[in-house]
Amino acid sequence: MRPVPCPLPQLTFSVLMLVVISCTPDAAVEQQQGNPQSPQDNGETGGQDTAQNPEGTVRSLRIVTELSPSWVAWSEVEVWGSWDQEGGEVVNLTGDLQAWSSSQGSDAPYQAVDGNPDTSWNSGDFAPATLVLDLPRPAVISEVRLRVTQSPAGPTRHLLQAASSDKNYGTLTVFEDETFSGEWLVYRAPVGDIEDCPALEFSLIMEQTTQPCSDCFIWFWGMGVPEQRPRLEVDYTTETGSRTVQFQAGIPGMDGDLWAARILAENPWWGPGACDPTNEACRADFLHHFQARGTVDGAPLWHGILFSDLSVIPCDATITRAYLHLHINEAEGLANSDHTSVVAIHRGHAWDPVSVDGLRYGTDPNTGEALTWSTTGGDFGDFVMELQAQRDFWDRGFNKSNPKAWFDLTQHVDSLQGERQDR
Ligand SMILES: [Ca+2]
Repeated sequence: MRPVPCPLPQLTFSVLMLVVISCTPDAAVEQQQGNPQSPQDNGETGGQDTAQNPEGTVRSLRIVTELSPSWVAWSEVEVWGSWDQEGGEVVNLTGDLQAWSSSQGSDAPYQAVDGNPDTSWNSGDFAPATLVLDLPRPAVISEVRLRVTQSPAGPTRHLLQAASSDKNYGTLTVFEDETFSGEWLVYRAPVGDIEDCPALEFSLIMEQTTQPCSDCFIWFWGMGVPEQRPRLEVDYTTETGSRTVQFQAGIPGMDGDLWAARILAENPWWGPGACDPTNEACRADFLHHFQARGTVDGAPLWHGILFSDLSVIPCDATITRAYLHLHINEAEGLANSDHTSVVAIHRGHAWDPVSVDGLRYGTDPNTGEALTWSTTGGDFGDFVMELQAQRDFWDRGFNKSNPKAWFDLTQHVDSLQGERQDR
């Protein structure tokens, strides 16, 4: 298929940067040094149907993209594992990878493994396209993380495959979902009895329960700085020692995503799922806000939702600390005169950052009856904690001038882990 430029719908500058990464209209005329194709692998799609033996060693990984709404690209691929016969310590193998691809535009394959999320390999064409990652010696793979680069968001299908030096590929997993730029797709190799271990899902929903004025409300936003998005930090111990894991959406090096969104819990029920699929700026306006607001003086009713899959924490782990870091909106996240606002945080349910919207919480404006919920999301589960303007913010020195607030959720995450172990 002849490469064509991607469309550029109304986009903000930051979104435009992502488009530049994934769509390079002049790619076809760029020349790259070196052979873009592996001598052993000419980028053919397909491969063996047999799954990779998790005990086996790997010399090559292959990512075969069969479906994508834009040119195929990856901004980062991280590979974690242990070198064969070197003691079994899990290390980041990414820096030792040599990358090849079925095709390339102006952005060469090595840019998918250079540790820089701002650079990408771009195939310069639509699917199918293949990225091959060769290891210098055999390793046991424990985790592969793929950072999505595409515009627009939409349905994708990627096969993650592995082979020993015989290049006889087996498929480790298939990623098939609605995906969008900045999202991480994560494969974790099965270990021991992990299949018997349920997922550990962290999901919260927040509402404003006491609101002294229409502009008095507590809400959190990273101010457009990705590192200031909600972040959950968890310490745990197992028989082999203690470890800290962190969850934050779209940030390299994290152990998983922590998604935040605000949803308008009244007509017209806005949320990320209400956006046109090609309009990433629209979705970004809902994502990463953890915002609640009541309806005083006709103000819009917002609910904030958070979700993260914490299953990377081992089933036998004991949770020793869990801090939720939330950045107060520096313009209006807590009015200086507001010492009485209260937001209540409850358990929610897993939700999808692409499709979630407020309909989940709505009633028909004419009949008052509960609407059929249009997305998977969460209604209000058990009460978890209350955040009070005076006690939890002012008394601890957190306000718009000192916005890096954090809250202790150790008890809650410990409860989740306990329920997981009892199941
Ligand atoms: Ca890169």
